[in-house]
Amino acid sequence: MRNILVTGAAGFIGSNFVHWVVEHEPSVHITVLDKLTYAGNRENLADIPENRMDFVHGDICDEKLLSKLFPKADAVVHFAAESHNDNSIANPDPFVETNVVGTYRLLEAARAFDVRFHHISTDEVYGDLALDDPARFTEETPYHPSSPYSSTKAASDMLVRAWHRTYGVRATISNCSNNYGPYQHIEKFIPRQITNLLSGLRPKLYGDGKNVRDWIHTEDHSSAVWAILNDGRIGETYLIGADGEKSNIDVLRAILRTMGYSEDDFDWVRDRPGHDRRYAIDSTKLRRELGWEPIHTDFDGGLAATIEWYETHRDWWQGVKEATEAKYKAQGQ
Ligand code: NAD
Ligand code: TDX
Repeated sequence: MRNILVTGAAGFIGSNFVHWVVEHEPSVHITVLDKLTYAGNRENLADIPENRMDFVHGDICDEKLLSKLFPKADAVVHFAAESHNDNSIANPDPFVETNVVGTYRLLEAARAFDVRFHHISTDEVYGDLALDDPARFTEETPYHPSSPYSSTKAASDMLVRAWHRTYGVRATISNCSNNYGPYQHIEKFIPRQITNLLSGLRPKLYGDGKNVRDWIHTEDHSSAVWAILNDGRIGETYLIGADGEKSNIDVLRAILRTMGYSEDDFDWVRDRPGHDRRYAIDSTKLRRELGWEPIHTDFDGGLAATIEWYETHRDWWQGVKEATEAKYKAQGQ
């Protein structure tokens, strides 16, 4: 695998994946295709050497552009998406367009040019689990998405499965749990709270704060995707998770402690409509078949490094802080 096309790589997880590949796979060249929506930032890739990456500013829904890029690619890794649940509740339109129609366009190009395709998805397609349920999601769990975001991701997964079975597209899917790390947009939970504290604002916790998310460092997500891209069985789905279940209130209190605040220095705000209670991933298949293991198993250490990244990269986020918070304020959050 020498030339890979990576969609959505100016965003959080895609840019971390490009950094990971550049560092670990010296013979691979990357072409990035990104629309640079509000969530995409060219700066996220500013330090990638020119000979390792080409950047194409464009839309995954643009058939003509895809027919130029696909013939040059040995494989496509598809990260591009509208990714924020709260935005999908306010306006689902771009979620249907990018997540469903965009994935359809990419699959049609993968079929036409017979290109290996890896689809990045989320554990949210499985819906949620009760707090006291010992179960975790596996590859066999039925789909049961709750939000406009997760339902469009579920729809995109179904398209990938159908294009593999019907047309023989050489596809794999991974469904990962909540990522944290550098370059995450400040609309998301962890960076929102860190940058609130750095801006003199109080953190905001939805509902009763007991909702559980299964946290994984984005670098571990990257190594898992690379393993599946190279050694995963075609037509298969792999769940990616690092046994990182934590309630939102526990994560928030860890942020407050690490940044030197009292554990009660936050505001309770309006809950998210349809808010999923708990996500939990069983990644046995990925670990057994491909020998993958996460390396970031110390959440407090990873969180401290993430806090330091936001402290030392104020220029990266300060310009969008006011508008991001104004949007939340209008929603009562
Ligand atoms: P992000 O919102 O940070 O980045 C999305 C990127 O896609 C941006 O660079 C944006 O400009 C680009 N994009 C959006 N629409 C586009 C279009 N039509 N054409 C081309 N580019 C477009 O998202 P993220 O958090 O990095 O998520 C990346 C992928 O990982 C998504 O598919 C998401 O569903 C999945 N995922 C995310 C998480 C998480 O915790 N963030 C967990 C599991 C899976
Ligand atoms: O200010 C907040 N306060 C709060 O309590 C925000 C922004 C969120 N929350 C809660 C909602 C969730 O229970 O924190 C939890 C995490 O919220 P998000 O960061 O919005 O993530 P989530 O909705 O869990 O979805 C994320 O993980 C799965 C990504 O955004 C998705 O792209 C991915 O598919």
